[in-house]
Amino acid sequence: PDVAVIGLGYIGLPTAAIVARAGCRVNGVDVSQKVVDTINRGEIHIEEVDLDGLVQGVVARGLLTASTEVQPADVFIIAVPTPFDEDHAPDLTYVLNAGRSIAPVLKQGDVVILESTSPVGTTEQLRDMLASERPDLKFPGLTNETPDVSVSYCPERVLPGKILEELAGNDRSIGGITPRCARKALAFYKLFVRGTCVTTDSRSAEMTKLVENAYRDVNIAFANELSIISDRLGLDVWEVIRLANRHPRVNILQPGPGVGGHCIAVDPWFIVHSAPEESPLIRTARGVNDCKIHHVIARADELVSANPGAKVACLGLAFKANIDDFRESPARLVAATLARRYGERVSVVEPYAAELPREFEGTGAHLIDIDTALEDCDLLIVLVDHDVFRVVPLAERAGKVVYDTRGIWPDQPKLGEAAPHGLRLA
Ligand code: SAJ
Repeated sequence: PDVAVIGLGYIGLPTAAIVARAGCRVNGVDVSQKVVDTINRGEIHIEEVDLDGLVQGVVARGLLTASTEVQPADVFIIAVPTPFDEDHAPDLTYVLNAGRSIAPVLKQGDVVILESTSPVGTTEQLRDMLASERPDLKFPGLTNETPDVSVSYCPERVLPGKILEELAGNDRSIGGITPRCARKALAFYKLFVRGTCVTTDSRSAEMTKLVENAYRDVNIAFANELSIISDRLGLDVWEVIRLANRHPRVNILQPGPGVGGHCIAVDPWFIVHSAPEESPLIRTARGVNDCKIHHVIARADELVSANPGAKVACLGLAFKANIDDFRESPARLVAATLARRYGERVSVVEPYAAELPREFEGTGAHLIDIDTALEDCDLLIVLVDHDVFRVVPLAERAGKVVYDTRGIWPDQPKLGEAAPHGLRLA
């Protein structure tokens, strides 16, 4: 089939490229002319393992083209953002605009698939919108007649840093507005997915996606709450979790400086918004994870202010280990807050960044490498568990005060055990 992918971001572009590699002719559509031009040159505007070579190859073979206008196709995949507003209400503008852009070119037999994370009922809303734009076509679930166009919800569940591997390898939920729609979408995903594709209805598939990320958020909140309790009781949370996880039915996740990224800290709100009275646990977990950021800022602040002369290195800005994505990152918020308060005493080590983000401008803080930090800085605040930090041997950090929010250095003498060089420990 000819495929149109609407939205060429972190999900849309890798999907377009993989579908093209499977032999389909793909037209990627994006509102940004710059993004379209970049892709048509065989280049990419986002960082993802192996994506550059793949895009270059499929563009060179003429299988992937990009444009700002939707052209007729047999399968339409919508992969645009679904942000939320100040009240945590989901904003479906991009999804509905994408639907509006495909409506004029829809024809009998076409398959429409929404992949964007969406609150329950969005796929039906999209169908209603398409039906009102195209009264000449029959849409599923509105009458008993065989529809002209099928509409389904098929969420992605790929991990940044492993997108290409997981796009093909993961199992997928395929949620049709009707079973017939699901079968149509299934036939398409079979072209490039090795994992098992399980069909269901669109509302269950929408909820499934939200539930997966809420599950992770709640579990990370448990770990983060344990870390705050352990601070209060003077315990090493990492040791406690390691021991508890030896129980055959216990598997606690890792505490950190809070939850970042564009999914886990967002999607739970879609559930809370749709059933506020029934979701106290999910809402509280979000609160716990947000509070953890402020707990880390307060502890780091205490440590820095207790040591007026000490040079401070914040290790990491990314929202998680071994990626170069700094959006919605707790590490970045902690480092920027310290930079604003303590200026040039603060340095940042981020091997994945060429320069510091804009909010560091004028603070006096600068970007240094890990070797300089280990030579020059007295106080190390670990914010991201990048492998390059994890492998620093104890000998190179023995004399330092360390606040390790990720538990990467279990052999580090604990805060409070010994104060090196007369530094004061919080
Ligand atoms: N984190 C912890 N402790 C942990 C695990 C993670 O603090 O034990 C933090 C990370 O440091 C990061 C945040 O949580 O700040 C999120 O990282 P992540 O690796 O859990 O997830 P994402 O946001 O990269 O991707 C998630 C994935 N969802 C699940 O694992 C259920 C991915 O499969 C989804 O496709 C993606 O969200 C998405 O797009 O929805």
